[in-house]
Amino acid sequence: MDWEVFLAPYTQVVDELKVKLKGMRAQFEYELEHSPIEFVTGRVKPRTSIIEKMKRRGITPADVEKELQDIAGVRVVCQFVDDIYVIANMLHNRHDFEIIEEKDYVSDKKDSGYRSYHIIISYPVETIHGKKKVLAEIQIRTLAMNFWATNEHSLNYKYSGQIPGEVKARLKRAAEAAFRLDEEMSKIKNEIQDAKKAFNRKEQGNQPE
Ligand code: 0O2
Ligand code: 0O2
Repeated sequence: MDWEVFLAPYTQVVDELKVKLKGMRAQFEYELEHSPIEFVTGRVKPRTSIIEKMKRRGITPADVEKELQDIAGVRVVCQFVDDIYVIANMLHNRHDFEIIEEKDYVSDKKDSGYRSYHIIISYPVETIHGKKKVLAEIQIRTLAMNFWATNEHSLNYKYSGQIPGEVKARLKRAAEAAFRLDEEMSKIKNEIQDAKKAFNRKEQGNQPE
């Protein structure tokens, strides 16, 4: 397998998606609206991780393109839980790719405590050999969910996927704390929005007829 040739379209997809999602954020900023996007990152899965996942799942090179859905991955991180669904909705209304699958680990967390909204898309990318449809995974999560997932990912790496029970229990408690943090922040968000609405009503009331 020539990995550089195989991965080239995936690199193209990650780069294009990052430009598009960062563009959405910029547009919100120009229009002085709260941006549901805090920041965007992306990566092509390293070949060692692809090979390891293929072995673990018994995936052959012939099937890797359709079986491994996260070779191209972009991550959208937002401030509030509500923003996740705003972004998901916006992605539904786009015409430049097709949504293949959605996994709502926000309302239905994984056993580990992991929370995120995953959207698998089929993205048409232009290559020197013509159009090619490539699968990509868009992960949407809050800053708190991202903080938790980043730390859990590091521990998984440290313990080669075999995190000791006591550490796992701590991680679950940390996930609950992150969930509560998101809930508290959402309440503050509502308060800010209510205050804004009240202010706007007052302003309108003061307008000359
Ligand atoms: P700005 O103006 O800082 O918002 P790149 O190709 O460099 O644009 P890449 O390779 O994905 O993007 O880089 P990386 O390091 O993954 O980060 C992408 C963007 O996310 C960068 O912003 C980082 O500043 C931002 N970022 C990463 N981690 C965090 C974080 O924990 N908190 C916040 N607030 N931002 C983070 P840009 O693209 O430089 O734009
Ligand atoms: P990376 O590049 O290290 O992030 P599987 O990977 O078999 O568990 P599946 O069916 O491929 O799962 O898809 P799923 O469960 O939607 O998860 C895919 C990606 O979501 C993972 O990619 C992680 O990025 C993230 N993820 C899922 N569960 C967890 C979790 O418990 N903790 C953390 N930190 N991240 C999670 P990879 O393959 O791990 O790759």
